[in-house]
Amino acid sequence: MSTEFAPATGLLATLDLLRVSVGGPVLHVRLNRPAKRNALSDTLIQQLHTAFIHLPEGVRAAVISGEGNHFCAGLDLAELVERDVASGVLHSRMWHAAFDAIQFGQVPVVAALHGAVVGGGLELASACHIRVADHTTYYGLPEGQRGIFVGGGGSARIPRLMGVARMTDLMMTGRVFDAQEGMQVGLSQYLVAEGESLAKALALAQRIANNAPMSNFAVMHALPRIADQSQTEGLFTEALMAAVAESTPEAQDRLRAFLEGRAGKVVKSS
Ligand code: 1HE
Repeated sequence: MSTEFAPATGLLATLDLLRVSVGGPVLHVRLNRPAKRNALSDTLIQQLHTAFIHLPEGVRAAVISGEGNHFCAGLDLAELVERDVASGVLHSRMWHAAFDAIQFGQVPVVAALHGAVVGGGLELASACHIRVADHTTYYGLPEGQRGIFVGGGGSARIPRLMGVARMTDLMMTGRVFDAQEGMQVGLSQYLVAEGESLAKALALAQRIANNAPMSNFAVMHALPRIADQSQTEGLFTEALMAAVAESTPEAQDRLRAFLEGRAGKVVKSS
């Protein structure tokens, strides 16, 4: 069963570097600068930020994909101007704000990857909650070769996926991981056939949208923070989050549905 997607209206329709559509509870945000391989200009970063802080009513999960042959070529190098230290910090903080609105926003976000996922493109992907790659996907951090450093949250997020040593290798040597390697090291959670990542990401987003919002909230907001805490603090945060989630009427309804045989069992996927 495939959901019909319709172009978003209102503010989201005015974002010219994105193509935003809505299908039931799922928002699809497509980076729409294929002539520049979806390079992240300041305007594109601001439009992403705007989209994720103005989700239409009823949206419960989102997908980010890229138009054309590549997910995203990273920072728009044509905009890399000489900045003084203060404006350099503020520029990086603008990226942080946009990607924080994705990672710690209102709804889970699935990235549908293909082709180049490089530099800031990998930083964007790593701000999403689930990454689905197809076999054309490859990952690189060419900042080392360009004489710069990551600035879109990559140093905080990417090592949490694949470790500091692997990120060091990509940045220092220019090594590129193919889709299979990316899957093995934890950059993607799913690897699908060429051209299938968007369909898979949309299907996962549909499933995620069926979860109780409080469960999704807990996974998005509590899980990564607990991972940053000491065990003592983490266990306390977990206990609080569990108590909040369990006390919602939706949790009570869902537990009752299972006990009365009205909810699905946990079975092996076919
Ligand atoms: C760009 C960019 C870009 C393409 N900024 N314009 N990112 C990089 O170092 C990656 C640079 N890009 C590439 O390595 C390649 O373009 C790709 C492998 C992604 C795609 O190759 P291809 O052969 O399909 O396309 P192309 O011919 O290289 O590029 C098509 C056009 O897009 C061309 O412009 P045109 O006007 O000549 O047609 C390219 O100049 C343009 N283009 N990528 C600007 N990135 C917060 S800090 C984050 C730091 C970083 O992200 S550093 C990594 C930057």
